[in-house]
Amino acid sequence: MIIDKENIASHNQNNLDQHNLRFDFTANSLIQKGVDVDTIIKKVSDFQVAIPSWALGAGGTRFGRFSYYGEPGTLEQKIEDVGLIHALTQSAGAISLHIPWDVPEDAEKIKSLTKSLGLQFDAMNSNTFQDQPNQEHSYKYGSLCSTDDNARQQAIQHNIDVIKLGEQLGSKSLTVWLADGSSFPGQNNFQTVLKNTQDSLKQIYAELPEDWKLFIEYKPYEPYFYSTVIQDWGTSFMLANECGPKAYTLVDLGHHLPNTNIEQIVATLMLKGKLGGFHFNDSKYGDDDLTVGSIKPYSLFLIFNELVYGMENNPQNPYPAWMIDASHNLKDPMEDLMQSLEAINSAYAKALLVDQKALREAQRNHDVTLCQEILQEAYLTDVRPLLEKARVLNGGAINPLQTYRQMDVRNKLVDERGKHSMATGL
Ligand code: AOS
Ligand code: ZN
Ligand code: ZN
Ligand code: ZN
Repeated sequence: MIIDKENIASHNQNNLDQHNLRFDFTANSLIQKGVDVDTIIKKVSDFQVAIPSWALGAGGTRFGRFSYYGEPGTLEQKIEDVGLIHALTQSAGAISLHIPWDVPEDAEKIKSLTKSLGLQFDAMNSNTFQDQPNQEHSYKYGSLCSTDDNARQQAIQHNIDVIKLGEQLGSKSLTVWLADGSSFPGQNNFQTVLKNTQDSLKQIYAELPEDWKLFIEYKPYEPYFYSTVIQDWGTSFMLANECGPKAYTLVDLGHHLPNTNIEQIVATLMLKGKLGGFHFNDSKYGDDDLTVGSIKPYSLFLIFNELVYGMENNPQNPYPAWMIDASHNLKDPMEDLMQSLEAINSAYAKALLVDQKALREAQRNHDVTLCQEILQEAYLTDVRPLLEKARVLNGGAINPLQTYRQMDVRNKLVDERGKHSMATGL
């Protein structure tokens, strides 16, 4: 293990005076305003975001892929990388596996490695968006939507196999994201592909264990550019309702056309008890999969404001599953993920600072100016010292990114794995 608690604690020593100074100032100012600072720190500590196994290697674009040194080549190494991120941040306590990229050779061994690093298994991700070597029927013209019964049955069976594997590992949910769609008008009969998708999802749902959830992800376009079968939250919501109470919509921040009001979608789904999962990333133009908070941090805050409201007021909605779904084409993936975690925790803490009572009152009085002031007051608070405190209390680093660099983690991984190792998957 490259990082252990003692090592993190000794690095924290150098930052402790600065941290205390900053924390005291922030905490005292908030306490004076009547904020329960301890509760906010506790909530931030409890907030755990899953890292997908495909995020630890360098991503790529359709034009090429530039590898990053010391990438994990095996499932064990991917889990170890998440363990490193979790040790430093204390906020990435889960890993989300992708099948078939991450089929474990020995499920028990993988389970105990994961447990030893303090990690849990988040949702299992099936893959019917590419053909695997030796696969009998192609997904070129669709998978769960396919008009080729053989391809469709094969895709259904794959999802059922993923559930079975997830059961062995102790996962409790399946995320289905489909590339299915068309690139040209007339290519698909919209009603046929939607109906096929619904029938397929119902067959998968029928195999779902009692305590499992099915998350249905939507996306307006890409990889196909004319239509996507599950194009938006409404389609996903409708399919989830058709399947039954264990099926939910999954919101991926990048899966919206520009300027969509995502916070309103979140509120609507939570009111209906159907927001099951969440994929964090940021986007400027489309499904850009950029670092969370790097482009639209205020939108992220507004989304968290609805999530916080929903978690407090919508018992009909289960606690959502959180995951980062970003791609790292230029940066060290682990550094990028730590930046994303910081942005997520920061938006969450700021949303927790919103004075809900005062906001409700201002809304009732139609004091539009005050409503905006209340949101801005929370958004403009520097919550970083609170996040630092949450980490320190759990044995994490005051400054995870700086500690990661000072410990020279990447070079140690290169020594261990070789300079030109290549991650599997996307
Ligand atoms: C694709 O655009 C989606 O965001 C998926 O959630 C994910 O990236 C994919 O399922 C990877 O397996
Ligand atoms: Zn071009
Ligand atoms: Zn996603
Ligand atoms: Zn995506």
